[in-house]
Order: sequence, then structure tokens, then C-alpha cells
Amino acid sequence: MPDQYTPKREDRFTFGLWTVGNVGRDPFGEPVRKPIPPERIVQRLSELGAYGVNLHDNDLVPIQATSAERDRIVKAFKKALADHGMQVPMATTNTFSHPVFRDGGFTSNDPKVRAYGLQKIMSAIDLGAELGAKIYVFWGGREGAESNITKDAVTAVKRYREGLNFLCEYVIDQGYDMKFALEAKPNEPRADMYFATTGHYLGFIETLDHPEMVGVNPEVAHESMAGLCFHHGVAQAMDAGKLFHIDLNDQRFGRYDQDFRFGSEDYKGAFLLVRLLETHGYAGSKHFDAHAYRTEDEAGVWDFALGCMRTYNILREKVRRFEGDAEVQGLLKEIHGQNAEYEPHLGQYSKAKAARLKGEVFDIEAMGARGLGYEKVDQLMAEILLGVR
Ligand code: GCO
Ligand code: MN
Ligand code: MN
Repeated sequence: MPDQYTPKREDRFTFGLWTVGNVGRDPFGEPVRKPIPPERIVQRLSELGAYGVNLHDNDLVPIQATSAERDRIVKAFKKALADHGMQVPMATTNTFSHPVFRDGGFTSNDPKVRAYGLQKIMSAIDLGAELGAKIYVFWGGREGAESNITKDAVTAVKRYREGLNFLCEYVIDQGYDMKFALEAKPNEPRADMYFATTGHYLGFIETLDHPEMVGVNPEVAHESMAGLCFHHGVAQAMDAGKLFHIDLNDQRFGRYDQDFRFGSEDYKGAFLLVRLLETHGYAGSKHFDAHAYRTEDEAGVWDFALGCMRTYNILREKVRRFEGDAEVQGLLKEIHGQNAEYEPHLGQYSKAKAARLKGEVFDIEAMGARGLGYEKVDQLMAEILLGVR
């Protein structure tokens, strides 16, 4: 039965073919589900209210396909997209599964591998452009090391930059309307990956030839694996104008990449993330890079997909309730409006301001003795989230 949380196209929810298509293989066990054909994924996600699907080149076209096979597969896929009103807002390249990439694509010590990597990515970018993707994600799954004696880490960064600069020029040369989004992960599958966090990438982007074409694609699980606060990483990317895309999922703290259903673990973190995205006007795809528990069959996969989207919408409704709660708003006003007469002392430097500030007498004992009332507002948030308010 549809209700107010039922996903709609305008919610811009997307899934990767590899996410709902995940067959449940893990290092200890064989697949538990059969691959779902891309056309059925498109149809089922459309029925559930998603906006689009994203893909790696090889989620759709096998790595060794001839160009005739490729064209036939892409044609059938495009027909499914058109039949079911679905978009492909983002595409990416698999530069991690094939043994040739055992030591990375961009950062491999072997220039022949790096050359093949560039060739593969250019073809995948062509595929993405053909399907209408405006965002192109780079997740360097094998760009890292087990032993830092084997690859010079400074050279690795330079090679990554060289590869991205090459591909930015390629996109410009082709006249594609496409931007890049870089996705960080601290480890897995490599012992340590270069650019371990979104913050590493935000610094690196400014060293590229076309920083305006490149942003980030933070993932909940990845920053949590590093023990970091995802919320703060996303906020910094937003402030920099670099939040081009986002990978939503969930994760128990400090574990391997669990890719759980969005909002399945940390309700408070998920609520605050939805509030951040909604109140700061994030307009990109809300992409779920997650997969169903290995306990599930295909029916469970669709329960999982619907669950990701419904939880987002439920949390968005909770955000509305929170923002519309008079007591909460009163407390927030006190918190954010305290000592407002000091605001003019801050901001842009001037000699006069500096002189005035240096002459000001602050009663730091009185200032330091004041409690801030944060317990109360956090509890009100908890009560709204827990459904008793
Ligand atoms: C992972 C990553 C990937 C990427 C995907 C798209 O940990 O496996 O999150 O799922 O997001 O390759 O770039
Ligand atoms: Mn991941
Ligand atoms: Mn991801």
C-alpha cells in the first residue's frame, strides 16, 4: 500500500546494478543468489519508485565482449531504461576485478597496465556518456599497497594525478557534459589504499589541471571504517562545493565494508545525515551503494531496496517534524543566537576591529561557567526519532 514514504522519481534515488545485483559472495562462501539480468533490475527498481541505475562498464558489458556484443547489450539495456522511465545519472569503471589490476590501474608500477587502464576507462566513459551519465565516479579499489617497499607512495599520487588529468582532457575533447567524483576508502581490498578519506581527496583535487571538473563521492561505510565522522566529511565537501555524488549505506563502526541497508544501524547518524543533505539543498542523486544481507533470496533484495528508500523518506519526514517543533526551535534559537552583539566583532579583519577586540574585557570565569543546554535538545531529537514526540 503506497503511503507518504513511498519513493517517487523526484526523490532521485538510485542503485548500482552491482548493489541489487550482488550475489552474496564473500571471502568464506559462494554466491547465494543468481545474477539478476540488468533489464529486470531496471524494471523492478522503476516499479519501486527509484529514479535511476548506475553501473560499472562490466556490470553490463563483459570485459572480453566484442564490439558487436557490446552494441547488442547496450541497445537492449537502453530499451529497458526507456520502457521503464529510468535514468543512468552515474557511471564508473571496474579497474579492480580482473587480475591485470592486481596492483592498481592508475598507480600500477607497470606502464602497460596503466595504459590498458586508461584505454578501459575511456571506453567506459564513452559508455557512460552514451547512457546519459553526467557524473563519473572513480573508486580506486586496487590503488594501494600491502607493502610500501613495492611502490613509491609519492609516485603513486603523481600517477593518479596524471591519469585523472589525461581523462579530464579526454572528456573535454569529446565534448561530454560530465564531471568526476572521487570516492575514498581506507582499506579493502588493499591493505592500505591511497587517498584514504574524503579529506585526502579534497586536498588532492586542487592539484589537478581541471579542479572545477572534479568533486567527491563520499560513502558512509568508508569513513566509518576509518573511525571518522561521516557527517563532518560530507559537510566539508559541501562547503567546498564538491559534493557531486554520495554513496549511502550503513555500517557497524570499525568493521570491514558491510554495505548494509541505508539507516539499518545508526538511526541518529542517518537522521543527521538526511538533515544535512536536505537543509543544505543537496540536489544530486541519493545513491545506495549497499546490498541485501547474504541471508536473502531475490525477494529479500527488493525488500532491501525499498527499505533503503523508505528509510530515507521516513527520516526526511522526521527532519520536517524536528524543524517544525516549537520547543526544539526555541532551544536552537537560544543556542545559535547567544551573545549576538559580538557577531560584528568577528568576520573580515580590519585594524579597527582588531583594536576593539584587544581592548575588550572578557569575564572568562562567567563565560566558562555557563551550561549550554545541549542535553535537552539532543533528547528532544531522540524522542522525535523514537516516535514518541
Ligand atoms: C566498494 C565501493 C564500490 C564503489 C563502486 C563505484 O567498497 O566496493 O564502495 O562499491 O562505490 O565501485 O565506484
Ligand atoms: Mn563501499
Ligand atoms: Mn561506494
